[in-house]
Amino acid sequence: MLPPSRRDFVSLTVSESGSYTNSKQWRRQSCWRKWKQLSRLQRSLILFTLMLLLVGGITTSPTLIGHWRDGVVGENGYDGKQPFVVNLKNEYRSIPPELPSENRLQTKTNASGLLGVENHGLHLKNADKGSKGGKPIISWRGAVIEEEHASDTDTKDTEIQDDPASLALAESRLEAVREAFRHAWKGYKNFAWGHDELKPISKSYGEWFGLGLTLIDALDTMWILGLKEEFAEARQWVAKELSFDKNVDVNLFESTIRILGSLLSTYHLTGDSLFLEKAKDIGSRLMPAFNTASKIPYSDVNIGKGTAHPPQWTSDSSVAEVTSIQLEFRELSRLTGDPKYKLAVMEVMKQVHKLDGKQDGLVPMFINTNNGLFTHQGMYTLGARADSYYEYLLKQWIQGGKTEKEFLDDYLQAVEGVKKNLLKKSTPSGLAFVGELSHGHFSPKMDHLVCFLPGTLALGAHYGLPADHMELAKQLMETCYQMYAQMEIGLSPEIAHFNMHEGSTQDVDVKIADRHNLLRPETVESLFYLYRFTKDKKYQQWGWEILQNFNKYTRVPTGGYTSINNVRDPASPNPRDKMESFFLGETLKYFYLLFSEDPNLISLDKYVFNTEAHPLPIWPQSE
Ligand code: DMJ
Repeated sequence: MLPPSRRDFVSLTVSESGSYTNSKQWRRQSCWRKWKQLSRLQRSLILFTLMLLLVGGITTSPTLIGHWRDGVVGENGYDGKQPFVVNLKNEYRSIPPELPSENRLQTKTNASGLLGVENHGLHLKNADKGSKGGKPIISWRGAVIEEEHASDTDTKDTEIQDDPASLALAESRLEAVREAFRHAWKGYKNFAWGHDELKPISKSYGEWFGLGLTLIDALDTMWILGLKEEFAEARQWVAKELSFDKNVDVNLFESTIRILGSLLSTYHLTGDSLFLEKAKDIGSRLMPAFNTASKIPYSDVNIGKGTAHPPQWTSDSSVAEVTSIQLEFRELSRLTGDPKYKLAVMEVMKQVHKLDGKQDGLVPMFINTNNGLFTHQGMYTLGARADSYYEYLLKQWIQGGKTEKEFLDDYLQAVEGVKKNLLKKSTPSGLAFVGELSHGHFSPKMDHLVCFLPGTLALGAHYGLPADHMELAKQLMETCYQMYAQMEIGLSPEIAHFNMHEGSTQDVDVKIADRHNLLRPETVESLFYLYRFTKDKKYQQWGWEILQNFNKYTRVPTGGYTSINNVRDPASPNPRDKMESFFLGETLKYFYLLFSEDPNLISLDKYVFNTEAHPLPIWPQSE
């Protein structure tokens, strides 16, 4: 403390630069004197401590570490930026991948080798909104996102709802989804552990491929929901028990979207190489499917023997199946640096792109593996056997950084084809729906599967496609919701028929054979996209009603959820005794994302979901 007279002097002269400089010089000289008075040992100790602090600061700085790592990789001839890419002309360069990191959790390996999960929970603060005011953007797992990499569109178009009431409501709904998952997992764990599907009523299991399908399909859902214990036990099963060296026939499409897709996604979210190794293993075992005369793959592969074949009754494959494996195999090539996966699936797309037999961009449902031509021509649907062809046109364009124009052209043409040929309105309410065309005859039949379309249209609009795609998305979203709301138990049938004749009193009819509900995800999936892009709370509310109805009519008290036979009879929905793997892989994941207020929880500017809800990274623009 200075004496009063000195204090007065300083306060009078501090604004004058000369005095300020003098005072700085004075402090420097005084420090230097003190330094000289120290013993040699004291000086060495201080210097050593300063060095320690400096080194510690450098090694904990993510930016500096990033530069350092890039530098080291660069010495080996790889700049760490450019992933492997094959363009449509099949030119390729082999460059190792760059992984997005902001959706990874903080992980650590514990003594048993299991991956621990830290830092769970929603991190929503005012600071989350952006760093314009000097505050960092904090991701859902607490990671700081640099401003230039933050999702501009998401935060612009979709404000984070951070008022206390919204957050409390969101948290209670998110917890309801986690609770539903735990309940489903309890049944799977107790009665079907390591098997493909839970049969919750008979407390047993069903096998399809014999590969633990539900467990694998659910891996990234557990990660996203923050279910540490469940994820750790599942990872242990993958590490210790999962083997693809089995004499089994698997369906190429189903095992690609559910197994390969989930392993790739879980690898990206966790950074755990176990999942990449498993992805490579199953990916290479699926490749014999492409050994056909036409290069259009067979539907079935024996992953142990390395042989492939079509179904017994036909040499056709379904169009959706051969054109909805591309996101996964393209990503596998990027990660491995081996072009063979991408080349195989791109060959299919090239052929389908050029084929005759389309109507205004709409494709028939079957393609022959011998001659590579469409079969059963003249039938067009956005439902089973064609649905995800349209979804993957848009999503491949997005995955590849919007450079592959053929995909965009085909997608835009197909949307016009839907509007021209398949889009109609019901009576009495005027619901827009997408029917089917059979040799020029229109049928007002719409599979629940078609309810992926509002979400896909909205995603395209988010990426700059015409605004009327978003308008159509909203109309079809309303229709898909009504397919639930107009049923007696508030859950959609597998197939709806829409009334178009004057005087009808209800929009939706359901045939007896179509009254089942398989716990499918498509409507919840689209609600997620629509909410993410519009922030209209009604979409969350609709999803909440649907979740409650799943709980009311499909939840089995001893664990698990079951598909049901009759959505029109609340007294007797009649369980089918099967929990499909996509209930955990997709439906519950999309519920969770729908109720989350955090646009960075799997940002749609960084990830593209495969058709089984497994997020894969969007490739950097430079590819
Ligand atoms: C899932 O396996 C995928 O979403 C696929 O694209 C369609 N069928 C089921 C879900 O309904």
